[in-house]
Amino acid sequence: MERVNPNFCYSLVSLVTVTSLVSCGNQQKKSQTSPLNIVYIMTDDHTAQMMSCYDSRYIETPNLDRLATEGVRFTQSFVANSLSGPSRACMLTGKHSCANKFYDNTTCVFDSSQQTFPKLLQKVGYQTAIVGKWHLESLPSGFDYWEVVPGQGDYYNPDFITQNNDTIQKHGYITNIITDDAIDWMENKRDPNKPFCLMIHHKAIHRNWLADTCNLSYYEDKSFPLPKNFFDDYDGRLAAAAQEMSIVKDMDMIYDLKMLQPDKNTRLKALYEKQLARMDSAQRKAWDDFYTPVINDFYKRNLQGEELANWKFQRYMRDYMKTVKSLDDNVGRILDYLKEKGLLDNTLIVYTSDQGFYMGEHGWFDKRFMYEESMRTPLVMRLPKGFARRGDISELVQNIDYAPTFLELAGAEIPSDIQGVSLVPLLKGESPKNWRKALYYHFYEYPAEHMVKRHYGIRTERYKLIHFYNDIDCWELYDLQADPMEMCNLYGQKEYEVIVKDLKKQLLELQEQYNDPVRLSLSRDRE
Ligand code: SGN
Ligand code: CA
Repeated sequence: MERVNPNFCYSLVSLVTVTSLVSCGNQQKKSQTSPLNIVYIMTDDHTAQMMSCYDSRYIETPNLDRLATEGVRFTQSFVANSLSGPSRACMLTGKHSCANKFYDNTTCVFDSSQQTFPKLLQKVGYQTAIVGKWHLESLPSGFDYWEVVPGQGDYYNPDFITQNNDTIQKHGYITNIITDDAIDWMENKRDPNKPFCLMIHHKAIHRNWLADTCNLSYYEDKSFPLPKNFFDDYDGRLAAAAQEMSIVKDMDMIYDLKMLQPDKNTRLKALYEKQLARMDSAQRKAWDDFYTPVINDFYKRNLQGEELANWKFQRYMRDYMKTVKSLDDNVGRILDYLKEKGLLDNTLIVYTSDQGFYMGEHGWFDKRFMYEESMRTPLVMRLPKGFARRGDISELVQNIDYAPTFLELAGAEIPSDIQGVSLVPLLKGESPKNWRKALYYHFYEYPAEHMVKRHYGIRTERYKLIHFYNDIDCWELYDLQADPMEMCNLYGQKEYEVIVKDLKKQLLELQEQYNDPVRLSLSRDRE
């Protein structure tokens, strides 16, 4: 689609302010217009089902809800490739994986010489920082300050790579530490005369969902009904049947669910013991005090079949929620800090995740698939003064849109090779007529952990068409209105032939627009 025209007046104001800032240094305080700051909070694997502003069935997230209540909630927010590293590359570059070349977590190293939005923000006088998870293999570039965890990072007493390439260990729980680091940078390390972009990228709520000891007792009295499609038989969906991310079959009793057993020796048990070994004696005591009675009770009951499946689901939900609790509390700390410092009026605060996640839907944990729960990602924003938009925004948006949004807000030019579209018109309350009508998705990490086959596809407001390829050649079509849980593959049914033909045409156009060398062939349909 065509890029929505930026509002020239607005951009000009920002640009003038930023330019005068750079050239006038301390005189900035006299300036009438404050340049906008960006605080971009991103968590890992936090799905919209587990945020009360999106879904009231499970957890209360008062601080995240505060962002949505005081700002906007995107109801149709999606990623381009539902996996950590690729998502991060998409948001940094504003381009799909085929253009930024970071396809998967296992084989790629981010080419940090390429254009990213933090680099472009620096050029217009912004100070940029990232703390927390990076997960792109090469070291961060384009940041005035960074401190990141190696790879996935650890929940307890985690290591950090510092800017002079040292590895240091910090004491405490990761979500608190990352937030401390972010506040410390805003308070003590940044140049107060420059606008800033701070990226607070949490390790939480990534597998294996280790809660902070102070939250271990939460949610123990809660239990939840299994999702309606928990015992999905994957009829008509070969790729879904081939995955290895089932709560029943693949979720590990020790590593994922913490039910330590002395006489077992597995790779995942060793991994869990390594995590426990990082704890100090007080942390370990609190951990054992909580888990020992749960473990004893579990092994005494010797649950089987559906009872065991239900037990696993309840423990998964509770561990995940306890990990979200720290996250929500720490987002509250950031909001309180910005309020206390009088920064709320000139700061855009974004909250999102690197992708969605399955909370038992289709019987799964993890992500990767183009199905709704993992293609979606939560996106709420608290807007700076002057942006009157509140409530829900229902246009189709994707994580490639963040980069152009931040650039436009900063008054920087949006380079023509950026594939995302600035969300600024939506934030200003406009409803652009030419807004995109369809999203493109492409997942590559296969063969790999969880065995989700390679696939690409198109999602419109109503339909989703997916092509699983590589060692399989299967198409799936869903009518999201009639079948929001994506249980009934309509591909191949006579009455959908016209719809499929049209979707394939649109899909090919998107592949051409984004210059994806992997293309569907329409030749058979044309015959
Ligand atoms: C780890 C996890 C996987 C997860 C990937 C990718 N296994 O490998 O379950 O899918 O990360 O997640 S674990 O045994 O190490 O916990 S991502 O969010 O970083 O892409
Ligand atoms: Ca993730």
